[in-house]
Amino acid sequence: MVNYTLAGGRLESEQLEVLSDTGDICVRSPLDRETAPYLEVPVIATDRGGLSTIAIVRIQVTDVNDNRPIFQPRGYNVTLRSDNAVHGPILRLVATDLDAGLFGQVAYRISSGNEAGVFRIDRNTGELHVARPSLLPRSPLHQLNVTATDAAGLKSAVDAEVKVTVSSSGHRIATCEKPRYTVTVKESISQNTVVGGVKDAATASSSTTGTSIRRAFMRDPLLGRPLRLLQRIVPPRATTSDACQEYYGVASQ
Ligand SMILES: [Ca+2]
Ligand SMILES: [Ca+2]
Repeated sequence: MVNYTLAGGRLESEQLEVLSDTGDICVRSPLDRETAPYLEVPVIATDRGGLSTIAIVRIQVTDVNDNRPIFQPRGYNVTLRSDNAVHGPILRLVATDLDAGLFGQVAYRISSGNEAGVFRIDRNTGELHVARPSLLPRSPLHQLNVTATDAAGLKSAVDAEVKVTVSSSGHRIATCEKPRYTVTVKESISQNTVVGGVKDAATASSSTTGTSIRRAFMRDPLLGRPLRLLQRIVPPRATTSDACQEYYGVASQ
């Protein structure tokens, strides 16, 4: 008669159990590949005389499509001039899906608000383009919903909302110097630390002190106030000044 016992850590003990008389290993609680892609547990076999041996059992958890794409951020705002030609993407939507492979591969689609075909979205990159610029001035505000779908057909539970405001000529629009900024910060960074800079293009071109993000400024392009990190999170890829503001609060000065 041999007795089997599990000698794993807390996670393994919570998720697995070994039947003491047979050595069969059973699952006790739901597994999640996205949290723990594998479990490795030592199993001790002890005979009646007290002699024992140990074997390591590795449980590899394979993926199922149990995550929907999630937009982050969910809301996007951009302002375009009615009298200016639009070249390239006007913003980039970002949705992430925690699953692996095709289960985590996201495609983008405009689900509503684009009846006249004014806009088009790159299904792979999420970049939004103006497809018919001549129709842009027909409305001062275009509101679109965008859906993200993984390659197995699971859709985002909540659409992204895009507001495109069309401004008349003569009204200066704040525009980020670059459409996209990447800021790397340590997770241990304290609150209210300046972590990077976003700059209005007009301000940048007239500046004599340089415009690099290395200046460690984070300026609100509309108000010119520095932005500081108010939450201990690393923002995902920000695409517009509005997106930036979802993750950076405007610090009062
Ligand atoms: Ca998925
Ligand atoms: Ca999964």
